[in-house]
Amino acid sequence: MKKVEYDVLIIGLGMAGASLAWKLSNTNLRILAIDSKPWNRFGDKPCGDAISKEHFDNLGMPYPEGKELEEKVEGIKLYSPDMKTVWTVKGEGFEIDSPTYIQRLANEANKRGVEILDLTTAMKPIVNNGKVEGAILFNRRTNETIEVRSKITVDATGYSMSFRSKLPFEFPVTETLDDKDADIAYREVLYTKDEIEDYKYLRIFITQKASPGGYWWYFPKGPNKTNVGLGIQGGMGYPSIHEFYNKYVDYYAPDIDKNRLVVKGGALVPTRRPLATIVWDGIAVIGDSAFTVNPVHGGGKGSAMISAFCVAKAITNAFEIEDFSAKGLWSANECYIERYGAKQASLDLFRRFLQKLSDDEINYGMAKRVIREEDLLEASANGDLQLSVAEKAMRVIMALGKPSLLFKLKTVAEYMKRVKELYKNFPTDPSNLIKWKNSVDSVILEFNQVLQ
Ligand code: FDA
Ligand code: PGT
Repeated sequence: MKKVEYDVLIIGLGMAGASLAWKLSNTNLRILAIDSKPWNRFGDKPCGDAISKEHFDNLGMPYPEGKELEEKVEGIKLYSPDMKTVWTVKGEGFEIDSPTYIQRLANEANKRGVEILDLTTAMKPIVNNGKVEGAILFNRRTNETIEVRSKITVDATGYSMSFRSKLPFEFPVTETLDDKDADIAYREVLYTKDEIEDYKYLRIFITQKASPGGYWWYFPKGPNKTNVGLGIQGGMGYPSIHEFYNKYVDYYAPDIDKNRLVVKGGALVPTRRPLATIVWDGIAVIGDSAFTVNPVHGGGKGSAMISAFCVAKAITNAFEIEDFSAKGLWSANECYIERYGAKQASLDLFRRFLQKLSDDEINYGMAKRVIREEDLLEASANGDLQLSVAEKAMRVIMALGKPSLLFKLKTVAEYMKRVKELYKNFPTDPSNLIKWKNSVDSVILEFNQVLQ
């Protein structure tokens, strides 16, 4: 068997792995990055392709340009189930061509010295004395099995979690995904028959009837092309996603030309708080595999980049102090929690509440502004659900028709605050992780019971 040694092995070149390779390519570390797909299909996975511009600014990532940028987004329109209320949330973003953008990151990293193998799969981890020490790979291009020894191995394998799931269960990074903590999502990209009205705005349609526990979206990729799809909650015994798609596509996307289909496909979207720890001895986990997706809107590309940013910094530091253990990499957790993880945890609770609402309640809540655009935006930006005293009193009067909804919302806001507090007290040392994780899990459990 061929044997090689690297400082860092990155498994998976989706948005998470490619961003990490790109970030680390300006260090002098010896890096190998691999993906099971051929080069020209890196980044080719079912996605709505929408990302907020802020992520690129905050993380120093290059803006998509040329073919990579399909449309500049100016905001999102959020439709109530009965379509009577439309909230417009302004904010700059991009509709990207994911494969082209991700391949550009991989190419630039490669030019700066990161070695890349395509058609290469990590078959199993190498574990020694409780530490990850690399992986056994199989390269389909050369039909070779390769033993890679690496100081740090990064799982960026997406929702398949195909590397970390093969580690011994004593590794905290083996945490599994409950079916109900994921949405099954499907999308098609098609040309439209006519020019799309307001094509710089993404459309999100909230409807428990046509997408239980998720939503329908219509994301224009320019004046004549759109990405249309839906998510439904997993583990609920609902009919298949295709049944929902076929039944409602004409309603939510009446202008598509079904004869001009560009691409179609579905995948799983984790909708929960991140892994309790994204690092352990010799290993880091980023992107979907680390559950870094936003639980309420299902967007995971920006937060995959955040996790890559945090892990890149932690890896650089680990090589400076020559400590590749959980302790040496721990700053990755602190960085990720501060930038996105704590917000995700509180939105995990908000998501559980939203998924239990009926269409009637959502219609009512949006029309009467039990929650307002500002509240939703604030919740989405920081994970805080603010209900100020005077407004609360007013809304009690307004909500007399359905006081239970307002009462529930107050309880939800309290629990969201509680879980955020817990994340502020994330342990400074790996030895206290399990105790902390148990306290988070028990808040979630208690909240589930309150919601019943
Ligand atoms: P990703 O899955 O992209 O990459 C993992 C890579 O690892 C793959 O290339 C795979 O081949 C490789 N791999 C896996 N196992 C391997 C192994 N053992 N060896 C070698 N390679 C291996 N997000 C968003 O921000 N905006 C949006 O509009 C949407 N819309 C959307 C719609 C739909 C239908 C879905 C299903 C999802 C979204 N998302 C989204 C979520 C978003 O697509 C997702 O969060 C990111 O693409 C995740 O990127 P990763 O790099 O983590 O995984
Ligand atoms: C309710 C459960 C939902 C589960 C979701 C699963 C669906 C899977 C489908 C996957 C499609 C992915 C679509 C991705 C859209 C990306 C949207 C986006 O970019 O959002 C921006 C940016 O957010 P960010 O967190 O990435 O970045 C923050 C910041 O810029 C970085 O510093 C923000 O836009 C929004 O927040 C809009 C909010 C969308 C909310 C969606 C639905 C919620 C339903 C609300 C109902 C309210 C009714 C209440 C009544 C009481």
